[in-house]
Amino acid sequence: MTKKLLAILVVALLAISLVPATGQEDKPKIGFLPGVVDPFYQVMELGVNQAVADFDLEVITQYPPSWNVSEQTPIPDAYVARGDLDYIITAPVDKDQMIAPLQAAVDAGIKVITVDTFLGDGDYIDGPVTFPLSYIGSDNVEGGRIAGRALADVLGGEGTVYVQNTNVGVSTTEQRGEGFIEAISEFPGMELVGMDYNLDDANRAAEQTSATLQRVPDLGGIFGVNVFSAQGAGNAVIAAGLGGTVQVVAFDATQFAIEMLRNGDVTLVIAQKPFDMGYMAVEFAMADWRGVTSLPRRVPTGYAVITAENVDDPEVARFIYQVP
Ligand code: T6T
Repeated sequence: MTKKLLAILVVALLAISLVPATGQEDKPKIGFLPGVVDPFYQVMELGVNQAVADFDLEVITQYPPSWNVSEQTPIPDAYVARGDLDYIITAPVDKDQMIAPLQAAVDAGIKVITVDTFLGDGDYIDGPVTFPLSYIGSDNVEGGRIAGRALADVLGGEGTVYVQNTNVGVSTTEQRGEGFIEAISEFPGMELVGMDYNLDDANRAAEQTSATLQRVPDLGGIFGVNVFSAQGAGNAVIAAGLGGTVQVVAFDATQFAIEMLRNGDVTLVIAQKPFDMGYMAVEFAMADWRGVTSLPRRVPTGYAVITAENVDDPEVARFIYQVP
């Protein structure tokens, strides 16, 4: 065989190998990077996995051991180093400090979608950070307002309230705190007596809440802004024998929060839709991969507000976080 013929043969074989076999499509590979192991992100992972199965994709999932920038940062670095990922779906644990590691992923050719939490100010069109394809998650200011109005309502517009928050710099919980303060400030008789930061630790949340119950003996209500904040606040109220006396609004519909609601220790549970966030983020990655160019840069996913009256309604109960 002449050299020329051999060269033609090699080029032809190479061309054939690049064409997908009939019925097979070149598929994106996804990295999922949640905030921490908790029932909220575990349900989100179920949504991710369902969409991945529906689209016949592959996903790599890694959780940071705790809610912490220094523990989340190495994961996008490792995702870049693998060299085989096309998209990262992530909940950045800090709106400013996670910009650089995720920008590095984008620079390496990986597209980023944020779920639950956002980067910068969350406005990916006109804000300071525009590289993520979209931000899919709750309207957290509104979530805080729902909590504030609920406590004002149950306290008849008059009383002292306290907020159990997680960390400064977390977009979601920060906004829930803001929405809460905005809502109660519409009631002249409502007074905020404090907001503590538990670093996403239920034990610390319980200790801080116990100290507040001692400091403010007539405390009317508490807003626990997420899973561990509400869990710690609820435990402290129960331990003080004040269940049903101090009103607790719990963000995130864990089994534990629902049990406290059923026992009368929690007034209201605000359920987010983490399954939807995870599922939709994979759908967005797939749509982008297939060439869709007009994906919305912000998708608010909504809430279900759960009370003792509606908790058994299947249309409401379906939003309780069910972790296998
Ligand atoms: O409330 C969720 C999530 O929305 C927030 O960003 C962090 O905390 C949770 O994961 C619940 O623990």
